[in-house]
Amino acid sequence: MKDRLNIIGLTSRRQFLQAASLLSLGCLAGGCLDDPDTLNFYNWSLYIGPNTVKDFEKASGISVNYEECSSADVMFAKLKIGTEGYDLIVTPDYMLRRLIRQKLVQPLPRKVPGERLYERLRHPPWDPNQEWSIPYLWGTVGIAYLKDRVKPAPDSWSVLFDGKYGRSVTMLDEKRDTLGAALIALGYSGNSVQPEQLERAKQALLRQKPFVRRYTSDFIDDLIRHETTLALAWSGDVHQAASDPNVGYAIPREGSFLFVDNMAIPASAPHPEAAMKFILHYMQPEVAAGVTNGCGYANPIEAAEKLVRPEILADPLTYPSKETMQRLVFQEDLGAGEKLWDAIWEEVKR
Ligand code: N2P
Repeated sequence: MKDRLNIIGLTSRRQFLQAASLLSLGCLAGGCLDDPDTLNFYNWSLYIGPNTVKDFEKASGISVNYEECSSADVMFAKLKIGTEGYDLIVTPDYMLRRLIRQKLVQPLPRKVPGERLYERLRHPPWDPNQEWSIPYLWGTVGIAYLKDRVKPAPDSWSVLFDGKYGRSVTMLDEKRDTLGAALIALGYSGNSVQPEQLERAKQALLRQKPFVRRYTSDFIDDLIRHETTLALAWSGDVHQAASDPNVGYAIPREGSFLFVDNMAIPASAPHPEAAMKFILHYMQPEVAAGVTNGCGYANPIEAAEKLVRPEILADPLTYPSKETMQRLVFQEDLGAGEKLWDAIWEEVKR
């Protein structure tokens, strides 16, 4: 069992059960495989505009089954164990490479108007010619904090590890971000696959455990309720919590991650044409801007910029400064190193 879990990138029996139960709850059970006017869309939570799905349904006549996910490993596992039914997924940059390699996604059925993307997103290393995907949204990993308690404002990852605020820290339930942040805090690359560096990062996370309330990717409710003082966080989610003026966000001086999540069509998609229609629909500036205005993550469509609300455009949470951008790196495909990351993550979470 253990080996099988490792092969599919699941780090624990718990995650496997989670994926398996989601499988039975998914579209298979809903009987939505046959209708050609259906789109089964599997997206991250808090990652869409309030009207995006409704407007697409109205414009296309396609009805959308929308399912949310908050873990890249669970998303990967569901495709790997053969969950059929998803037409469109939103996948992290580093994971797209693995999905392509393992033939779990299919090439886009038609060419996309790539010239609508910002120049710097037109030829990303994970899919240089938009053959498999188009970027959906991008954001950063940083520290969310309660301004009235955390003083001075954090500027180093060490604040998550030093225990100064007691057991009131949440860490993302995502190994790439949490183990990655621990590596960067120690002065290593956040993509390291060197066993001795990973061992030190593991020890740091184990030492941190008494201060961790929970590992969760749904951290904003805890912040708004002030149950969490400090959270390893994703920028746009924090934007959604920032209606509370006491919630702040910082990108530590040691550097952090920039992520680009991408729309792609699973190899087993029953309705690739409907997925393609959604992709083309999304690439219209007003649609992409509506998503950014709704969720606080930046979109890849250049002409959407003038339709993004000015306060979001000016907010470094969504659009970091040039200076901050220089401290950010992409998460890379770990290749054979993934196994060690999985083993360490399992040990940390145990
Ligand atoms: C939004 C999730 C951000 C995705 N809730 C991180 N890749």
